[in-house]
Amino acid sequence: MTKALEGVRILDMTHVQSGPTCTQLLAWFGADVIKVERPGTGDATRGQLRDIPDVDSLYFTMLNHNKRSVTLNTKADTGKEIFTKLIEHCDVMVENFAPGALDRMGFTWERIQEINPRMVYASVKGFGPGPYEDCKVYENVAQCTGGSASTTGELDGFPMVTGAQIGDTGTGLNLALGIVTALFHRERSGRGQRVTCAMQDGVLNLCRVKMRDQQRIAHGPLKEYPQYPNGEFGVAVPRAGNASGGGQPGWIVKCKGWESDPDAYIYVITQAAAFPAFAKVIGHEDWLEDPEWSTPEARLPKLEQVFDEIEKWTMTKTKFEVMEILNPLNVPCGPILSMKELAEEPSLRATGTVVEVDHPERGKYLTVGNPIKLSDSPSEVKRSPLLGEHTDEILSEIGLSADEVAAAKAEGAV
Ligand code: CAO
Repeated sequence: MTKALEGVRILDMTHVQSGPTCTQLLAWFGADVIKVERPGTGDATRGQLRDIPDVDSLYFTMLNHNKRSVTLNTKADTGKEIFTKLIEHCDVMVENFAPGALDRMGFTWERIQEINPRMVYASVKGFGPGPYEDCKVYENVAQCTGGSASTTGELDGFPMVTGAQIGDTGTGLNLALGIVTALFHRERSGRGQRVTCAMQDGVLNLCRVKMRDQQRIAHGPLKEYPQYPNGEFGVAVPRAGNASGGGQPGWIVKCKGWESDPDAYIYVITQAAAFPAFAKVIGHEDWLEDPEWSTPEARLPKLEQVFDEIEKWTMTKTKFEVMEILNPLNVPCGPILSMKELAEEPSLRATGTVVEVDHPERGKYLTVGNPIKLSDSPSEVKRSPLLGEHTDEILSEIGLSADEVAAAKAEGAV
């Protein structure tokens, strides 16, 4: 079975997280991803957050599966010559260096088009054109500048970042879509094009519903927010704790064992259609006949009381028992699953979402596989490359003789 992107060659100049998540996805779909790394050190994440001395970190291994690694000093003259050959050889170049880094090496977009007019050149930067375009950006900076931190957190607390890597991995996903779209366009136009994704834009896109609410504020209080009806609304969308972002009220409630288990909680949504069955199961059949409680509009100012009553019931059951009872009643709900529970979940192993990988230096470890499933191009997760593991074979593929490779190594270009 051929893979969806078989035959597509990616020149991968990415490092840290945002870029590598993009090229890892493309590699899972079958692209040949050639990761270019600085001789000696490689991607900085190889050495960051190490759990085993002198072994590539999980940070690196979990973001660089199915790739090949070539070491190359792209600032040295011989390195630049080899890099030019790699640009001729590949279909896509991906990078997420600080703004201007590739230009400073001498590889501007204009120069890349001269070398290979079919090249798709894709970049992640922290910001698009504007006052911050030259800034370096990491995940949490993007969360703060993209609207996520301002709208996340306790009602009266400070802004909060989320553990989900929406700035890095989120933008990597956007970039991957931009690349395959540009490749599709190239089929008709014959030309490559520039693909740029800003992390701020990516986070803001994921905060679209909050921009919706920003405009609703002008027309009255946001009635589904916990601030309604007793709290104050300011000029901007407030933080809303665990309130649902949609039109159906939801909240996190305690379950049996919450006193000792930090994850003994469940998210429940009081969707109108399922409310009668939900009310009955928690012992509040009385609400259904009472106009003070029977309609979503009547309950809206009393959501805190609604969830308090729900919690009295959920605290008598484990989160999995609640799930078992509420799901047949069509009540949308989901237990708070810890990383330990997710790592051990058999169904996630069965679908390849959680995968055990063997690595020659670290042994077996768990990773998150491809979240996108294609029926005719399933992903097989292969371990990340050691630094420079494929240097000789890649340089030979682009036409360098063994003597040329030896000479490049001797002068430190490789
Ligand atoms: N050979 C020679 N030089 C190389 C090289 C190679 N193979 N690979 C990289 N370099 C050089 C770069 O050209 C750059 O040199 P100059 O500063 O002289 O131009 C230098 O290495 C360092 O690159 P950098 O500035 O990108 O690295 P940093 O660690 O200082 O910054 C980061 C990291 C992520 C903040 C920055 O790259 C960035 O803002 N990237 C864009 C946004 C992004 O993707 N952020 C997500 C990061 S994941 O949380």
